[in-house]
Formats: sequence, C-alpha cells, structure tokens
Amino acid sequence: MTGNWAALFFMVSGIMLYGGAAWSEEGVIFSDDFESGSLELWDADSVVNDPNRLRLTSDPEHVFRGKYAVEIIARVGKGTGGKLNKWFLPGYDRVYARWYCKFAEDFDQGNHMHFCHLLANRHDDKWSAFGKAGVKPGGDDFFTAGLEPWRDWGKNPAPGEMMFYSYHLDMPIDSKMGKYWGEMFRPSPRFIPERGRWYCMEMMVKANTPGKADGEQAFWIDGDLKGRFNGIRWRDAEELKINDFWLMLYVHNSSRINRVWFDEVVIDDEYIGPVTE
Ligand SMILES: [Ca+2]
Ligand SMILES: [Ca+2]
Repeated sequence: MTGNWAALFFMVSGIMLYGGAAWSEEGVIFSDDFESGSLELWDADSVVNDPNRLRLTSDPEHVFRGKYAVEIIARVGKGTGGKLNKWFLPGYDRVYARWYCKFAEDFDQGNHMHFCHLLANRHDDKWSAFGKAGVKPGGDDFFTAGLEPWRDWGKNPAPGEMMFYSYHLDMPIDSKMGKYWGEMFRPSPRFIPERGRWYCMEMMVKANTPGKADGEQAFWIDGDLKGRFNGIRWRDAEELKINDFWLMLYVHNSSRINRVWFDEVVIDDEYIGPVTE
C-alpha cells in the first residue's frame, strides 16, 4: 500500500512538473482555457446565461487554442457588454493575470470602454470593490486597476493605446463633476493593438506596504514589457488584498456591435508569460 501511494505521488508530481508552461501548474491561482465547454469555473456577477452578450464559441477562426474560446459582445446602445468574474479570497499582495484576446476587424468602441481588471475587495466583503465608479478608495475598502484600450478622443485608431485605468489613494478629482474617475497611466511609447489578431496580454498589480508609496502596476504584450508604473499607494491596510479578476468588455456608448474573443486565462502570484507548446 505504502509503495503504491509513493508511486502515485511521484506520478502526480511528475505531471505537475512537466505539464506547465513558464509557470508551475501547482502554484496557479486560477486558470481556464474554456476546454471544459462550460463557464462553471466563474463566479457570481458573471454573464453565463445570455448568449447575446457573452458565450462560448467553437468557431475555429475565433479560438486561440483548443476547441473553445469566449466571445464577449457589446450591443448597440449605452453601457453594453459582458463580464466573467473570478474571486480568490482572501487574496495576495501581488497578482498577475494573463489572457489571450482578439478584437474584431471592425471593432470601434467610440471613446470610452472598460476591459479586464484586477481588484481588491475586503476579505469580509467580497463585493466591496463593486459599484465604485466615481469613488476614491478609503485605504481599507478597495482598489482596482484595469488594463484598457484608450482612443484618446479619436487620436488613436481603434481599439486604441493600452493603458491602466486605476483607483488608488492619490487619484485626482474631476473638479467639474466632484467625482473620482480612474486615473489613466499611459506608457510611452504607446502600444496600439491591431484588430483581427490574437495577443497575449498580461497585467500585474503589486500592493504597497501600508504607509509607503511602493505599489506597482505593469503590463506585457506577447511577453514584452510595455508599461510599468511604481510609487503607487493602493491601500493603508495590510489585510486589503488583490482577490478578484474581471474578464470584461464594457462599452459606454456603442454605435455598432463590438466583439472581442478571449482564451487561455491564467491568474498567478508570479509572472506567467505566453503559452509554450
Ligand atoms: Ca504561483
Ligand atoms: Ca481554448
């Protein structure tokens, strides 16, 4: 018996050792390549029953790898799109999220849209980062970072330059409206994705030491670092951790049907990188 258990353990360890890409399979927080043919790994507040907004696709043209990917659709109108939500409470002080995505050939969001986010919720209230548009974080309640394309009022071709849209303790107020909108962190040089092709996108958020401005955010496209920002104060409470990911397309005012395809999602506390064969 003991021998069998030892042999089994060795086999399982071997699979973990050789089964992964750049990351260790064992230490991954979450992954979904959608090959189960369902969306059951995702949590509440996900769109899983509305194929008009979010659905699995098996159209080979819109699958990065395997048989399935996810299509998110922003219909014509105000505030359209869809989201998959994944919590991992209590959370981590540094989190990486990697996904593959492809913007449709005719994608054009107009001006404003939102895309994939890492979020910190209170460990005793997993909803505390939700519904916070226009609100500055208080230090122990939430912080968020979205990696998003930005048209810059038409100066950038669609979908626009990739930038961070972040809620942190030192974010500036919009004095005209008396509200706090996410601060834009725009790297130079700009990176503008082409429509109609797959990219590997990865974002990292590192929480600061309470009392110090040593927080960070960074992103990579196809494995190349394209933006890194440090000196950020996200929180003043150690127990506020990064514990949530949104795979999302949200368009504020969509004058056409806008589609993005997603595949190969991984969340980890270490750098993940592109898939390796
Ligand atoms: Ca890990
Ligand atoms: Ca897949």
